[in-house]
Amino acid sequence: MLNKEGSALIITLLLISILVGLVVDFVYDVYIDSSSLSNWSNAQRASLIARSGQNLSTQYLALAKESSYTYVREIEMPVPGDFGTGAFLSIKIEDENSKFNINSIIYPNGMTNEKALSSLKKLLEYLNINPNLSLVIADWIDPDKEPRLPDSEDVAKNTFLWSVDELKLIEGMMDKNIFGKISPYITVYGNNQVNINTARLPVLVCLSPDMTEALAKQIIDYRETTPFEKTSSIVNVPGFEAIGIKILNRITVKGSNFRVTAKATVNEITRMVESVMDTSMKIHFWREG
Ligand SMILES: [Ca+2]
Repeated sequence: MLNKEGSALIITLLLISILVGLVVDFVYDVYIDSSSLSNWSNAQRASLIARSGQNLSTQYLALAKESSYTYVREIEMPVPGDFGTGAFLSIKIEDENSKFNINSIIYPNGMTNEKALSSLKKLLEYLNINPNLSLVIADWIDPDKEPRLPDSEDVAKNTFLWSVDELKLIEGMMDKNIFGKISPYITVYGNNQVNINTARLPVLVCLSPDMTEALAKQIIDYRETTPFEKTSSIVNVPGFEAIGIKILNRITVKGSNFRVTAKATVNEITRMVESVMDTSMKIHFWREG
């Protein structure tokens, strides 16, 4: 009997201690769950707000479509508006036509666009990057498997790039410093025409073999007071009477592809939606994170 009672007591104590343990675990789980639930809900709200930021940006793109020329290379702004407590939205819009389209070095039929390839070579040279990389990139994109340099076809993709980031797969471009030097000036989107209202110096320099840094600076000086309203106005820039006509088919005065980055923060949880859209609102790239 005593033994039985003794055992019963031990079992009861054991049960109590197990139950207490369970309750503590349970309370802890509930605490963890509700805080991750609140993070989850903040993240969901931030995602939705960032997506609506993309939506809002299409108004800017519609405006760009209607304009005969655009001269904003990059604009970043907080969006005024009430998105709820602790919620903020900011938008960055970037003219992809201010950059050199790296896919343009290969024609859609697989042939090499020698003019564009020499532009890429010139861009690399100007940025103090090994210009031979232009040949490796050409092999990476072109459909054939004939190497322009030893090993340059070994792991090639043999088709067009979907994103500038893919260049990091190419040996010689993997180096973060090299990629970081060239990435602000290149794109894989657009109509292969550079917007002379928004392109920066390295992109202007690589437009033609005849373009010097001094000439490219003339474009920048000129547009500071007079944005280009049409491409033919390039001949009004001092020094461009002849070369201006030669580059007419490589230039534009308005952006038609834009990178839109919408960043929303809700109670310190941030979500970002990045896209590349053209002015007919076709989406060429979309990334959420
Ligand atoms: Ca190839």
